Amino acid sequence: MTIKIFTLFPEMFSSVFSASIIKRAIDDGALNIQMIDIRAYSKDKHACADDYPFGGGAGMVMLAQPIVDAVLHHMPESGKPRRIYLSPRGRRLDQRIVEEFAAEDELMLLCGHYEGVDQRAIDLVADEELSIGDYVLTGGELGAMVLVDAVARLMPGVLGNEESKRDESFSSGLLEYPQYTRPREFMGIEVPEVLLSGHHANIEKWRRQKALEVTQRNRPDLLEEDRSLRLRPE
Ligand code: 9D3
Repeated sequence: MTIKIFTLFPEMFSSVFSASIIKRAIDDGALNIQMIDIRAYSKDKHACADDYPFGGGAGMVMLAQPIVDAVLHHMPESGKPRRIYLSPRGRRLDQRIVEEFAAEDELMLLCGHYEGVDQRAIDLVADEELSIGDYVLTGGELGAMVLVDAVARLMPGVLGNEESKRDESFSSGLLEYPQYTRPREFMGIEVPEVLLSGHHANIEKWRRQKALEVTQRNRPDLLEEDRSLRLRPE
């Protein structure tokens, strides 16, 4: 999969994309990520890419021209990639949307900064707007990194263990049960006896019970009737 990221701050991405699972996906050829510096498409003599908002108001607005030129210059010869504008007013990202994106051949991600982007750029070169959650960031770059990370771990062969990405939590509709490893006792706290019993049916029952408890405590919304019907058909 190819992901083209349009940003005024390409240097923000280097540490995240050169670490861990994303790096492996890139090295294995499963992911091809390109950062495109919007400023390089400015026609201004000072490479200016933003200006004051018409109508007044706080902050700066990114110019339409460098964004539209950058995106159009990077459109593939064939196919029409989904072009996503990361924005606090977008549809909120969830695992279902991540799985949709993971099935695409190419994505284009537009990152805004400052107070936003001239609406005409959004109208001309974005197909959808996407938020990563209900809090305010300083720009779309962290949103793009979150999206790339979530998509990268779904690429074939990237996680190694194909089972671990069948996300118990989100595909069963429950949060994760507690996990333990060696030693059997740590600072006076014992591993629950049932996990040492080798009795697989009891272990399954215990895990399901713990998953229900943690979901009830942290995310009772996940246990609402319509969700449980949709996500836990058994
Ligand atoms: C005054 C209205 N502000 C919206 C709450 C303006 C504004 C603030 C911050 C516009 C853009 C931003 C920068 N945020 C993003 O670009 C962004 C974002 C976010 O802030 N929250 C969750 N997801 C995302 S994706 C991109």
